[in-house]
This record gives sequence, C-alpha cells and structure tokens, in this order.
Amino acid sequence: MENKTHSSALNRRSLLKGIALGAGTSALGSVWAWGDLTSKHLAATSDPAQWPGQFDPAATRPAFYPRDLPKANDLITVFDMEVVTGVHEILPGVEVPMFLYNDNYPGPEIRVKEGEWVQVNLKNKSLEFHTIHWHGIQVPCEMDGVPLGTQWPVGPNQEFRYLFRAQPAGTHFYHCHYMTTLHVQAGLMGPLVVESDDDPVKKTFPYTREYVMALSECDTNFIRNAMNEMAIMDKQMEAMNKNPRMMAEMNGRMMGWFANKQAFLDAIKKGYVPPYMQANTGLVKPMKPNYFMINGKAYPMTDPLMIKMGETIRVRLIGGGMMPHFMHLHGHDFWHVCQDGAPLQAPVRLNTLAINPGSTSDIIIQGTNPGNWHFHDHSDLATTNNGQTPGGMMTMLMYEDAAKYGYHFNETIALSS
Ligand SMILES: [Cu+2]
Repeated sequence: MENKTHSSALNRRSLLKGIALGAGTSALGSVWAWGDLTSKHLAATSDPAQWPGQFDPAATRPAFYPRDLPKANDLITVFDMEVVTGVHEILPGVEVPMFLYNDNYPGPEIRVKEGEWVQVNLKNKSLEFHTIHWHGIQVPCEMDGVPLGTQWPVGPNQEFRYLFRAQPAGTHFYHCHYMTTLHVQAGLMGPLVVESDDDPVKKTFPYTREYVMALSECDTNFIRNAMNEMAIMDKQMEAMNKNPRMMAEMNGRMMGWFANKQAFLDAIKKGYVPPYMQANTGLVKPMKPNYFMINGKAYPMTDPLMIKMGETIRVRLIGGGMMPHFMHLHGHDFWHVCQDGAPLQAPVRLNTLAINPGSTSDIIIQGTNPGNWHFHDHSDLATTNNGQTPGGMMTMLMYEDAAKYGYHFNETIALSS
C-alpha cells in the first residue's frame, strides 16, 4: 500500500516535470520549481502519523470537571463584554441598526488555551435583555447563558459574570440566547477559539497563518422593523418599571413567563391565551435574508485569504447564522480536518463544504496553484447583495507571490453583472 502511494506520487511529479519542459524556456518555466514548492515540500512538512488514528468512545468526556471552581493561584483571563445598540456597516451605504458586543459585528474574537479559566463580565448598555451562550463549550450549567433556563436574562444596566474553563479545544463561537431570531441576526455573535499545545491539525499540517471566517446573513428589512418595534416596547417597559403594580400585572401575561408546565396549563384553564395563538404578535416572521456576510462584511468588502506558494493555512469557518452555506474553493482541493472543534477520524479531501447553522468546520488549504481564486458560498442566493449579483458571501484566496509564477492580476470590483 505504502509503495503504491509512493510510486503514484513519483509518477505525478515526473508527469508535471514533463509538462514544464514541454512549455519550453518561457519566463514561467525558469521560476517554476514545482517539485520543491509543492509535492516535495508538502510531503516533508505534513506527517499523517501525527493524526489520532484510534476512535475513542470516551473522547466526548470533558478534560476538566466542568463544575470545578478556580483554585487560589489559578490564572483567570478576564474579558469585558458590553452590549450596546449601534449601527453596523455591511457595505458602503448599508448601515443596519444592531445590538453589538463591544461595538463590533461580529463580536471580538476570544482566543484562549484549553483548560484556561475564562471570566467574561457582560454589561448590558442597551434597553433589551441579553445573555451569552458559549456554543460548543463544556461549561457548568449555570454558565450556559440560556435565559429562564439557566439564568435570568441580563436586563438594561445589569451585569452578569460568566466563569468557565475553556474546553474542549477547537473552533467555537458565542452568541446571545435571548430572542435569538432577532438578537443573533442583529449582531450578537462572535468567534471563540480554544487552542491546544497538543493539536493534531498543527502537528499534521504545520500551518503558518490562520483565518477565522464567521458566516452569517440577515434580513435588513426585518431587523429595521424589529429594532423599531423594540424601541417602542423599550419605552413602554421603562414606564412599566416605574410602576411596580403594573409590572406585576403584566408578568406572566404579556411576556408569557410561567414557573413551570403546570402553572402554564392552569393559566390556560383560566382563559389565558398564549402569544402564539394571537395573530401577528410574534417577532419571528418568515425571513428573506438579503445580505450574506463573512465576518460582518459582504463582497466586495470581505477580506481575502492570503497565501504563498508552498504555504499551508488553516481556515476556521463558523456557521453563525440561520442558513447553511456551501463554501467552494476554486482551483484547489482542501482538507476538512475538524467539525464542531473536534478533529475528524481522518481528514477529508473536498472542494466544497456545507457549513450548517451552529456548526464549525476547520479546513487546511495548501498553496499549490498560484493565482487569485474565488472562495464562496455556492448557493446563488448567498452571492448577492440585496438581489444584485455578484456580492454576499464571497472572498478570494490570493497568492502574495503569484507574479513570481507569471500570474498578474489587475484588481476589479464588480457590483453587478
Ligand atoms: Cu440579546
């Protein structure tokens, strides 16, 4: 088996050498050190033996007991996270009212080491309720950020301290868990990367650069309407807060909060009409997303992935929205190495990968084909800006040293085709 792989690699190299010779003595031929920069180079720098070979049924067990508390001398990394109401620019001229973690969409990247204690001080400077859910992290239950499930939602001017140990290693994210249809779409989502010194991806594919791409989409008409409705409701809430009797009367009616299932069923017997039985009261209406973003920006404002010939890069893809996205890379195959943070049983060779809502995928791209290459969602809807193509969830894999290999590129920005 080993011999067969080896000889087919040799055949592939000699075949390519033949093509280069056939091209004659062009300028391209003189710098085309294909064998050194690709096959030989990649074979020398990647080591399949470093990949965990054995399926381990106990792998889902947290490395540290989640309900432990920090000991006296343990180091705790502290992050301050403030939720504000602000404006996010998806594209020049497309400014959307949003809730923002630290005035940013997506929220700031949290990057910590596996096992490290993380404290996040959430301060709510908006007039709505919020939480933070640590998506994919094995937190103690009280830190899971589910309003009315594991904690009270954090109200205007209130604070909540999250404390947990960063585990397991891998690509994760965080998001608000209160009224998620609006709050996550309207800005409250950010990357969370847990690094490990014992990372099979880094060991197998020693990469020199990495990129994080949070994928999301939004219906700007829905967001604008909902944020306006919220602003009106917030004013009513403020008035109610000044009138405790009114607040008590509204509890369990307008908000629909009950102590338990029995209390809910008792209320129905007494004539309570749940919100979902009333016409047009829900915030969740059929969405028509019209902007599709990578790290909060749509094409042509997305950032490219930079690479060099012979370089290996890691891309962490986060499904931070409500739709799946089908990321396709031109001119290359890549290795799908992790899903939801954890290494796959074996890396999978692909050129298109579905990133589902709530899921993360890590891929390895190897610099083997100089040029500038599209990397985009292959669904036609997601490569538009408000119905205009091209746009949306699209970026480029760009070779910094492409000119050295005879490829010259004049940048053009197309806003309609
Ligand atoms: Cu929220």
